[in-house]
Amino acid sequence: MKKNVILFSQIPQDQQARLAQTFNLTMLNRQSDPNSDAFKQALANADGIIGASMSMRIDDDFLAQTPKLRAASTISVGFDNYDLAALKKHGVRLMNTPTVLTEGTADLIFTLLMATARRTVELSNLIHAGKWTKGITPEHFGIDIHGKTIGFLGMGRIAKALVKRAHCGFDMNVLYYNRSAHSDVEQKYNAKRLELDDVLQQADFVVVILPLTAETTHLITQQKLALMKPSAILINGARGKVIDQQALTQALQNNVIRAAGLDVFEVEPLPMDSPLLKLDNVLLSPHVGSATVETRYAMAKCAVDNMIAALQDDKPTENWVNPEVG
Ligand code: 8YV
Repeated sequence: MKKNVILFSQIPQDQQARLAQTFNLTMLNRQSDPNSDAFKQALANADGIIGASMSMRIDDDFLAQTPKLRAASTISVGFDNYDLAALKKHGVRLMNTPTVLTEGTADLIFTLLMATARRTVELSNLIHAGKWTKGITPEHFGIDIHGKTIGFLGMGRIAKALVKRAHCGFDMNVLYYNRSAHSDVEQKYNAKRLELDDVLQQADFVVVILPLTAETTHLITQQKLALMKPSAILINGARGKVIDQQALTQALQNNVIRAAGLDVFEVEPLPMDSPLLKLDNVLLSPHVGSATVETRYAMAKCAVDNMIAALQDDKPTENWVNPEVG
């Protein structure tokens, strides 16, 4: 008997076809009315859900509507919108798509760092505005990247891919703050593990690249920002809520730090009344860390593999976030 699966994101046709061949597939998306009988019926009959929506909370309230649910496959590495305790209580397996997005996301985060340091977008906008009328003067100068000190908050797969780019490509001195030590990056790239405050005080570039958890929510506060060098640049490629965004906005307004490059925000999409939109010393990016044709295809394929393995073959892949569920 085919199992019932809900797909709540757009994925490449051939991957959707794989799901439709294996399961009774229902498509639900932002336009679907959550109060409609069809929506409620689909949830009530669902054995599996697959998709990527950071705004959808998969918690006790959601799982109360899905009594048959056994597997959730998120098309993302992050799963902060899933309540792991509730998944355990309801016996739902969760799979994610880590490895396939590592290099693509590292490319975007390093792009954000370089474009913020060299003010690439700002200067391109200056030309578009017809303001390139003479040689660029010091008020539009950027700062060097090569040979500087870069500090990572987090040392997971994406951070390690960034360490390689920074050390091998830009002769940067690497520092990191992480719960556990990583001898591989220390030996291979001479990375030094320090306390959070020491990384913030010594780094010219601080890169936030750790998961959002109860411990890391607002890890970066006004006090932490005040520890950074006035010449320093802050990059966030993880989750908006790791940084107190209001404190960051004030730090940028008051030049406590030089600039920031942000791919993630406390509320996404960024509301149009956000004071960040009025600042020149912040580069804004619409959560596109993994948004390349190749990477998003690989993420969708990985998520479909995960769902078939967990729900059809009853043999979850290595991307099983909560094996304690059994
Ligand atoms: C996702 C991401 O595309 O994987 C993650 O954790 O943040 C991105 O790669 C995004 O979560 C989809 O909404």
